[in-house]
Amino acid sequence: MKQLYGHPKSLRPIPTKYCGGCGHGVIHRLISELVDELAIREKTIVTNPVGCAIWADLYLDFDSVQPAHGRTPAAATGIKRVLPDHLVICYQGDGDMAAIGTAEMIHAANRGEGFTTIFVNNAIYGMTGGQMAPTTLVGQQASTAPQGRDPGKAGMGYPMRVSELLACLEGSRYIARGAVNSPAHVRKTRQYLRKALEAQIRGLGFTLVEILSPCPTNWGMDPVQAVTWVDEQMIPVFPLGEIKNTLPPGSGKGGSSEGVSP
Ligand SMILES: Cc1ncc(C[n+]2csc(CCOP(=O)(O)OP(=O)(O)O)c2C)c(N)n1
Repeated sequence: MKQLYGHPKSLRPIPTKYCGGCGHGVIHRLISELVDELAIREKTIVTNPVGCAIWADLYLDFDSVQPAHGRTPAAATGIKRVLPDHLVICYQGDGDMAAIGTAEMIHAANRGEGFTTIFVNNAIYGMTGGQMAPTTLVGQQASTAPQGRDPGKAGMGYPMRVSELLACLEGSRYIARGAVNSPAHVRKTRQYLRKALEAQIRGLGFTLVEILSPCPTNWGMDPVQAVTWVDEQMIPVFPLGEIKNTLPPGSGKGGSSEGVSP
């Protein structure tokens, strides 16, 4: 009989601390399913961000390290260089990556480091109470922009499209943007993640998947409003799809999209 649903071995069966409607839990599940499918759990290391996903090591049942805020690409660089046969996943929020850690990530991508980054873009600083991030949309309210982000106001600027920035660099091989606000988007995101992880296992270079992720608590919405907001407001600014793919033809067909756990 074909199993259609099960609990991934790599995901600990404990209650989540994440807020209702938060996308981090869905993303943890996708990572766990794929690590199980690729049968590489004993050789997987995650560098956790500072941000809400600082909790990731509670849930993901493989090795992890907790670098300082924004410094996960530096830690992932060192780990991947020393343990090239390991699957190294650099997990970052948008504050972690697109603000305090921008330099780390740009240089890691430019050097073509061989780890995979999962960049969780929820358009705000979640853990610290909803401050404006570089990815905050124009007009979006934040605790530090109560009237909404206004590029005309000194210091506020425009939403930063980090994936497109990194795609300009010759060192990056595969960059895609997915979302976890609907089953269809989750399935597509899973395919991008699988392609990136398989490319890493084959030693093909720097790979990154950005994931648009709801943050109802800091957006001041209920979970249903938040998933709709991703479709209506975020995706027009951060379009979904493969942004760069210079992997050899035929690499990473994306695998199963059914979420079947071994
Ligand atoms: C050096 C340093 N500066 C600032 C902070 C405070 N801080 C903790 S989490 C965070 C922002 C996290 O936002 P993001 O990366 O978007 O992740 P999210 O919580 O939204 O998932 C900040 C500024 C810190 N812990 N360390």
